[in-house]
Amino acid sequence: MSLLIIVDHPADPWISYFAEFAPDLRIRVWPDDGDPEEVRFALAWEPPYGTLGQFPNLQAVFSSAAGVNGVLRDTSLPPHVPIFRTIGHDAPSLMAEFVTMACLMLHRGVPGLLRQARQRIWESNFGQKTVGDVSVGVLGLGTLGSAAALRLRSFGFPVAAWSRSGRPLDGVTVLAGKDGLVEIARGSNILVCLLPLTEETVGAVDRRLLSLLPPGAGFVNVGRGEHLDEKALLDALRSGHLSGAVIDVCRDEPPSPDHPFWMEPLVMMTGHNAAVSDRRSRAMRIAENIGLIERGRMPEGLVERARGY
Ligand code: NDP
Ligand code: OXD
Repeated sequence: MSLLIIVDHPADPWISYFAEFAPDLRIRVWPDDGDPEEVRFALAWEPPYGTLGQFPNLQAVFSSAAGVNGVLRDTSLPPHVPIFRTIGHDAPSLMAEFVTMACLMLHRGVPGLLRQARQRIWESNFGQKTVGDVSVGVLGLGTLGSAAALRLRSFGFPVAAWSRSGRPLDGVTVLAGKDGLVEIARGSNILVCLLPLTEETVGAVDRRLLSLLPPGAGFVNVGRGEHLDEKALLDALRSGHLSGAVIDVCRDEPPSPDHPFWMEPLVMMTGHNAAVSDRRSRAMRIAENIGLIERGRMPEGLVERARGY
């Protein structure tokens, strides 16, 4: 029984963790020239198109990440093969901490303070607010979005969130639908995008949505680069409508050296580091899930392919 690893980074750490947690599993690394019929499981990040369709006995694909858009892009995978996303035990806390940090930095005007410091300006900013006066809107209220929303709440930020179902969450105003999105934007001093990338959510943070944010608002993108109209964000920052942005994800990763975000003083780039979940714990979870499948049981994290997450 083989697990094929299809990732764009060195596979060695994965190999040693699987040796620890699933010693009977034969590990192969793409591209390889082994027998395609032997491959029963795959661990994938962004498989090249056509890869997943080459293994007739594939029983399940595990996304190495929480987001599965990169795996779903390879539509050569037959529809009966389930895809499972992998959330390390530490991911909700890591994301909650990062989003809280980003919101605090925007709330306290850190991009502007850093710009001031580069100009060697030392002066007090009057009119400072406390978190209770700063509303945060979180787009996406799933495993990571809920953790972030609850942590922001416990810090004192009023929080509203947008999801597909509008499922309630204690202490958070939850809205759904197009009108809900507009209402969230109008009321958010800081908007956080923590959506999965799907056909419905691509481009969700467009020029119009950014224009609905109150003057001086901030924006945090920890979802996917394709959620954001990057040019519209730059225009909103340069016109003074927005006061700053934390950009953890980009359309092209890594962005090219001449991407305007790198040099934009009001943009803080964080290199897709919001929640880099411990790889050993992800490998342990995948090994457990393979065990469950072998015993005819269904692991958590099944992706609904039709809805894209
Ligand atoms: P989940 O799949 O648990 O939750 C997704 C949320 O988005 C749900 O609340 C869902 O609504 C909502 N949603 C989906 N489609 C729509 C829609 N059309 N309209 C409104 N709401 C919608 O995802 P996670 O919280 O675990 O993760 C979210 C994303 O974060 C990942 O897909 C990934 O892209 C990104 N990520 C980024 C990382 C980083 O380091 N920057 C690390 C890990 C993940 P409902 O509740 O009704 O289903
Ligand atoms: C992601 C992850 O989906 O890092 O971005 O897990």
